[in-house]
Amino acid sequence: MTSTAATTRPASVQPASGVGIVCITGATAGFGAATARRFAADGWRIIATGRRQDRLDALAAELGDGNCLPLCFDVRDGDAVQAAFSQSNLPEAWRAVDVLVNNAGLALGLEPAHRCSLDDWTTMVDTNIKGLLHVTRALLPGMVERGRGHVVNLGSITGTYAYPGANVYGGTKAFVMQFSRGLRADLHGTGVRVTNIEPGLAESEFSMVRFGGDADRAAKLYEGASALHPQDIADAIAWAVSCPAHVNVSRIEVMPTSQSFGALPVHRA
Ligand code: NDP
Ligand code: 8X3
Repeated sequence: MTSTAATTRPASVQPASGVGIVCITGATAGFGAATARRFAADGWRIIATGRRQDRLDALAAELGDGNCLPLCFDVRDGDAVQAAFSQSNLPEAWRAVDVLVNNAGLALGLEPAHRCSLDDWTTMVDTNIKGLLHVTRALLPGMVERGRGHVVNLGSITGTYAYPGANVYGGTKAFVMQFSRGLRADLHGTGVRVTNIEPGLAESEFSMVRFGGDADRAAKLYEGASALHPQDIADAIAWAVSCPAHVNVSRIEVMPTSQSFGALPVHRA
């Protein structure tokens, strides 16, 4: 006789928070825009952020009045982030953010470390690390106060695996992975969940940005690669958030089937 007791959830299991308010940084393109659309389709209300006001306005118009609050700021500017999320700036109906998707980020260049631009390195650190910290620090206290919430960080496979030219970009994503673990430790017992999403090659504006607007070079990278689509990442985020409240998905590493690990090269004299 087969027992179902061990394979079914007890009736006391709490569902995830259900639909509520999700704040997505970098919602003007790629993963962020796809995540905004996915969550909106699931009934969530969206706080969409980014630097391009025209794209935020277009997204808000698409998602419908009352479903999307566009906030235009640069995550690198700590004061702007604080101001955007201050109680006096946020309309009352938008103050209790349930889920933060820390997605805004970028890679710049693929040069080896001894030839890289120091300015590019600084921009990546300021955006991927400090920007993520600014937004997290602004929204986390409210989640802890309410005894529920979810921080979803966009890491990368480059936080785990090194490849030539990923130097500082990979370093920032390693920070994001370890910071996600640290958050989990600090938030012990608060009911606030933390997930680090670690995608591999995905087709978005990412490579256009990385290659300084060189569309041909960006297109070549994706040619024949069957790379991930932003929708794939949006679906992974939506799944992690929709798990019952007692389930914390700590990390999701997702690569296109076409991508795998490289050899560890040995240079011979
Ligand atoms: P896109 O370039 O398509 O989108 C990046 C988003 O980040 C844009 O909405 C952009 O908005 C926003 N952004 C960048 N800098 C800032 C800033 N200083 N202030 C506010 N917003 C900013 O890239 P993806 O969607 O592909 O990438 C999203 C995240 O996923 C990044 O953190 C990236 O590192 C990570 N990732 C991407 C992978 C890929 O292969 N595509 C793989 C693994 C991780 P705006 O320009 O309007 O400010
Ligand atoms: C970017 C992932 O594989 O393009 O975070 O370097 S990859």
